[in-house]
Amino acid sequence: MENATIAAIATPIGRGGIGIVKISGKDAFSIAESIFKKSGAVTSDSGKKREPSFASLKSHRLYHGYIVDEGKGTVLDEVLLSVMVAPRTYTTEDIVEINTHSGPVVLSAILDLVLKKGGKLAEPGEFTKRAYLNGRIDLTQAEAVIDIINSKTEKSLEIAASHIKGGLKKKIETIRGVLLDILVETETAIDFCDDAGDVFNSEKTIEMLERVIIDDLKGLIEKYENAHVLRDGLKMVVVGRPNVGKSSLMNRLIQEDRAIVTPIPGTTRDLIEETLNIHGIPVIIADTAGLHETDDPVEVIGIEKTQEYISDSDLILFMVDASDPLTVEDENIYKIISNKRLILVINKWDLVKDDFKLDIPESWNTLPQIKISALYGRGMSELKDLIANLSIGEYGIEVQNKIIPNLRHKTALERTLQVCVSAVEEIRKETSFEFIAIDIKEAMDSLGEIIGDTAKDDVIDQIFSRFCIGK
Ligand SMILES: Nc1nc2c(ncn2[C@@H]2O[C@H](COP(=O)(O)OP(=O)(O)OP(=O)(O)O)[C@@H](O)[C@H]2O)c(=O)[nH]1
Ligand SMILES: [Mg+2]
Repeated sequence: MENATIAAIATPIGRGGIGIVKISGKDAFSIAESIFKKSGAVTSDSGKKREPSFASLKSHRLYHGYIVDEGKGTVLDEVLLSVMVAPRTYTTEDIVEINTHSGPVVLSAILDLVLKKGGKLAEPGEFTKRAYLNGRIDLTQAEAVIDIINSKTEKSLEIAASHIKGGLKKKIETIRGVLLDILVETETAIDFCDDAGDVFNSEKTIEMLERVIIDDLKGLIEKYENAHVLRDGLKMVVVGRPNVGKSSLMNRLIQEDRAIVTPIPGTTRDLIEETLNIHGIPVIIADTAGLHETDDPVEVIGIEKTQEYISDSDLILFMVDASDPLTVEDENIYKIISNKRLILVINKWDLVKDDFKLDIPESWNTLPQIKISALYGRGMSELKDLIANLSIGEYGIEVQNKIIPNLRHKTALERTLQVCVSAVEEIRKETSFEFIAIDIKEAMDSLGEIIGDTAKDDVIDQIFSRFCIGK
């Protein structure tokens, strides 16, 4: 039932000031009319007072009245109802929104009534899916809706907001436009193979592919690599041998006594996760059990968990103790984490002189390093700067261009890049125009997946399944 009229509670379930039941589809008005009694009456030509007809209500206005269950003869709530006439609506269909008082019972009762009158319960994301299927927004804008809802920092919100305005869509459409020009020339060359040289200028085409398209694609992919943590968050983990001060640092950064700190080595046994905002980057920080040889079964599990966590983290704070010479344990830990992005954090700097130099293996000298005192909160802002710098580099400062692809976009961009590079090779080798055309078409299709023109149903379903009900 593609064109069924759908309805859902659009606000979070709970008690609050206002709750909204949203109805979209061709029967939205007739369903609403059957349950809504507008307050006040109008005077008819004959001078008699009567209820106003629903059709006389103006679009994009709010009307005061009551939701009435006529079957039971009961009033469910006093409401404000808005009528939005297609196509200038979220879904491009007729929409009615009923602003009720917010309580789980009243909202469910009104929704039930709407469903009884012929509405179908909307699936998660179905309103936005209709906006996409009806052509009001593209897939990148639909994804931006979820990103806005899930934004963890103001910066991630800024990125999502620029996508919802169609920033990425425009960029993709521009690149596709250039590819289309190239495709037209290639196909003309196929048709006029005798005079192909007149219609197909190899040098110009290679120039367009390399200077315009390939550069743009690489730029977007690089943006993902460098700045996706602004949207997706950075997974960071504090690792080190027991008692170096990992939990103290975690507590400092989140400004809360979250993890237990004691002078006894092996205090932290489980993995503790918290989120914090470092210069606009949503950071998920994990404090871990100190890594060392142990027979304690609880610690062993903690250490195993730490090792798992390390493998899918984006950044590791590798902590050592300035007040104590390094041990084999420190060196063994380094071996486990050396292939990851690291910051060497030298803690307990308050216990040594300012000009103290900790003796570290030569191979560690290239690591970005920082001296701190977790106990006294020294070096915290420098540490935060370093974390931000390593994670997003220049993109942290540059907010002009907020178009940052997500993983799905990046995968499609990489495929596009690959076929464009191969198209350049084909042209250089003077292969047949048919092969070049195939590459260009494939590049256009990959880009089409990003905005949704050529996206497969399962991809679309998967995107909308991330939505909540009522959106
Ligand atoms: N002087 C000084 N002591 C510190 C500093 N950071 C932590 N400590 C002390 O070192 C001891 C261990 O700190 P924790 O934060 O529990 O260390 P940990 O690395 O989490 O230890 P485990 O959980 O056992 O692996 C505590 O007594 C802290 O007060 C620091 O910067 N300076
Ligand atoms: Mg600890």
